[in-house]
Amino acid sequence: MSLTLVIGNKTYSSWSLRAALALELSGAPYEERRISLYRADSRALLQAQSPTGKVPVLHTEEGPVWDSLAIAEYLAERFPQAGLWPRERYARALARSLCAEMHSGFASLRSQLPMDLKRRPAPVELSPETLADIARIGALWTDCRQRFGADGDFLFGRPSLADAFYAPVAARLRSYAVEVPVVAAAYVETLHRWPAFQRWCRAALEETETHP
Ligand SMILES: N[C@@H](CCC(=O)N[C@@H](CS)C(=O)NCC(=O)O)C(=O)O
Repeated sequence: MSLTLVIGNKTYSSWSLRAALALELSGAPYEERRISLYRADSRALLQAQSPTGKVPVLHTEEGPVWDSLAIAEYLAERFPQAGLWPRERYARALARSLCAEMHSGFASLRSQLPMDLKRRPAPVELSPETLADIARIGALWTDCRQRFGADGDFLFGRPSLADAFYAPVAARLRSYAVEVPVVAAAYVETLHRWPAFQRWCRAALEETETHP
């Protein structure tokens, strides 16, 4: 087996984090190749590694798989025993809907609160659009926790791809000291206690580059 995940800076690259958490969920061994995204040679390195010039990209024996959502689906299909999606059909459909909504939505949250794992937590004034994104995410999380809370602390009980996709949101809520209702706050805490996410955060703190 040969899997190599090409990622960006752990501090800033939220899409890379999602793919890395998906790989951790799969339990498969893999190598990691990191490209610093904000250097003079970044573009050339990205173009050499990725068909889109973006990360993440997963290099497999079969060829490259790019884009976090496609990587997630590839891993779920390749490692079915790992249960990356919830087992029950409607729960799986819900988890896919949450990931798709994250992947295509929440533009205001993503642009106003970029992921920065080294940021000293401090609030910023949130736009109405960002507040609406946060309210929508809070509602999604609350609904999942109410439906599946009996099975564990993650969105669908045990950790799944949905948690991989929302971990960067939890990081942003912490970094920008955003106050959220109690169920969402508890879920943010759950994600910050997830060993795979903690390992990524620790590695981010060791990165020396700073994006201006
Ligand atoms: N839709 C893509 C987004 C990938 C993306 O925008 N990656 C950023 C890093 S988080 C990137 O490669 N930026 C470098 C660039 O655009 O030059 C995914 O889900 O993987």
